[in-house]
Amino acid sequence: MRRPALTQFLIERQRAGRINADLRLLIETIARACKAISTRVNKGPLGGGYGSAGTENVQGEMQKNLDVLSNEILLEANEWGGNLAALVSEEMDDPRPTPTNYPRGEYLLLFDPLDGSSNIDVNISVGTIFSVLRCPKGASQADEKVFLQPGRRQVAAGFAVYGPTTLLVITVGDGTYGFTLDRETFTFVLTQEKILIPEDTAEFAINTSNMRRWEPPVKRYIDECLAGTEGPRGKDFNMRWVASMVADVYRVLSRGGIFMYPRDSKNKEGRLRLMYEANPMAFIVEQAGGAATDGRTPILDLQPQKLHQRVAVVLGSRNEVERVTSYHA
Ligand code: AFP
Repeated sequence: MRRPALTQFLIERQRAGRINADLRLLIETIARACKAISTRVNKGPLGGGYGSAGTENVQGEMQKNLDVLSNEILLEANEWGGNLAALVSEEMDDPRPTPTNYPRGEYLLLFDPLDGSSNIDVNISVGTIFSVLRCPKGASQADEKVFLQPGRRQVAAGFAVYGPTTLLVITVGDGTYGFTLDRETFTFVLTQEKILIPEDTAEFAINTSNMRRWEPPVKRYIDECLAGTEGPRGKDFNMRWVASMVADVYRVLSRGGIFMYPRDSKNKEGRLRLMYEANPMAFIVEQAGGAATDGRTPILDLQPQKLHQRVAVVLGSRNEVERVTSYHA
């Protein structure tokens, strides 16, 4: 069976009226940038990407060389296409409107250029996450408020994983699809049609070193999992934690599971970024039949207050996410 490439997949979505030509081009441009980042990640210490860039991002985190490089690759790729009104990333202080020498498009792009970058130097999977919104008509593209839309309004989202293989997962609101980079033709090829996350699971992902700081509902859930067959759940659970959200969420999409980065007494709002990590992942997971909440409210229904806002995240197999959410009620 011949597998369609990303371009064919997107053209078919366009013919079906699901996306327009500008959105198709935008997703293709992002995918091309992800291929370039994948090549740089793959070079490892030979590519000059290892080590610290010696700078801090807007959130006070030390940037790696590859963080800076990946951000530049995505900026350069998306600046001139004519399909964006503005873009912003986790690594940038402020949004960047499309330069006036290029046409202004109707979309807004948000991205985390290199998620899990603390894993770069130790050769563990990292990735890129992106989210696409529409720029409200008549709004100033220079105003950061145009980005502050609930995740429910995303028109596309996706992420790449730079691991043993390079993968791209996307949704345009009609299911979640997975593509694998064919290194010989350098094209993304459809390998996972309409991904469906199993409703139940016996696998959880959480950084248990934070256990002493968790709120009671999260502590209760994990305690019950750890109690295994002797506890109230009556079954044994397994634990996985890559510390790259892209890799952990890809595993959840592949075989089910629950992924949590809850708020705690140190990270009072949570640790992950609403606009660059939680919203796109929640859209992808919901489109794959899973669920995503902040412990109380569906992530996609949250009204963002600021661009670099952090949030608690509970996502994955529907029945487990609902259980954790009910413990918070
Ligand atoms: P970095 O991109 O700063 O490495 O953060 C990765 C991340 O945002 C997310 O991908 C992981 O799930 C989470 O942080 C890991 O956090 P801990 O290091 O606290 O486990």
